[in-house]
Amino acid sequence: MTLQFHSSSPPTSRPTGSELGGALLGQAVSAAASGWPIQAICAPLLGAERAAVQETWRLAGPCLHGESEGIAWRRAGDILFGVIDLDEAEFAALADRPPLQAASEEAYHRIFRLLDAQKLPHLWRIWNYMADINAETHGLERYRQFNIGRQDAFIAHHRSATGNVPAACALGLAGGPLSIAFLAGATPAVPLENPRQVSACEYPAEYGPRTPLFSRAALVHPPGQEILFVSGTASIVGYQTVHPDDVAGQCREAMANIAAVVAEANRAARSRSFALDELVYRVYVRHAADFPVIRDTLAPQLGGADVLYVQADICRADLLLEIEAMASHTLGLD
Ligand code: 3EB
Repeated sequence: MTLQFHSSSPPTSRPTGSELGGALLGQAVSAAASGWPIQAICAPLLGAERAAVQETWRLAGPCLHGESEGIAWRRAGDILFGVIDLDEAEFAALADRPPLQAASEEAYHRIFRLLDAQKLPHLWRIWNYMADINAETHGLERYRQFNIGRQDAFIAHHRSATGNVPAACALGLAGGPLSIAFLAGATPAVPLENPRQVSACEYPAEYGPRTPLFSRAALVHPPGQEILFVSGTASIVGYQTVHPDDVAGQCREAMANIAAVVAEANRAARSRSFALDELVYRVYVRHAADFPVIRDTLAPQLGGADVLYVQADICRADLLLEIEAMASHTLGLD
């Protein structure tokens, strides 16, 4: 009855009963099975054997499913996975706010209303994607517009308290809607911070009028299980980008941050220790031309771990890569 993560390439045609949903990654994917919570991440895969990969969350047992205010969701037991895609153009008429800010706020309002209705209040992990993340419009970088909308929704739902925010990532794609996928449950996530980094919720104002809201990692507990989600992790020490023009340096710093976060996780873990080479990694690469250097620099650090490289924009213009990861342990048995 554990929550399982599966990766398949080429993608399987249509999800089956015990699948909660997941992501479809590749250059020209579309969420093939509409109505299912499948996040289409339209981005080139680097160094992959196939042009597309499907990642799926499975949980044995009957699934409830629905569509709530544009959120496709499926729920098994007390675990819910959902995806919402919003077209910014539909928010263009709101003269008081940039469309991306309005769309972000609205998406999170809808997610929180669904979780309230389902009585599954605890967000475990969020995946955020948007077009042109570093472009400036309305006098503000679009990632910062997103941060305003996200924070306004968290505040409106009394969810902005530090220590109560999920693991997350936020990436830029070449185009497409604002797309947010989320995993939520009945039990609180155990949020983790990184002693090498200032909490993102406390970034100074030079990084935008409102801070991002995410924890550096989270431990979550489906029945009999402990899952570690490491948020998007970059070459940031304190609150500053380090090695701005040195892609190998950014690789090593991001891995040092992941090692620090995993060490924190191991202090809080209820299961055995998490090891760096058992994690499943997704590495976002800003410039495809940097991929060989990134792969070769990370190889000795990742051991034989599973890793998928995806070309995407990182939320600070000086960041050349971002790494996220996860792992699962059975509780009580090992
Ligand atoms: C950073 O550490 C890099 O806005 O949800 C990483 C993970 C980053 C999540 C988010 C942003 C987010 O600030 C960027």
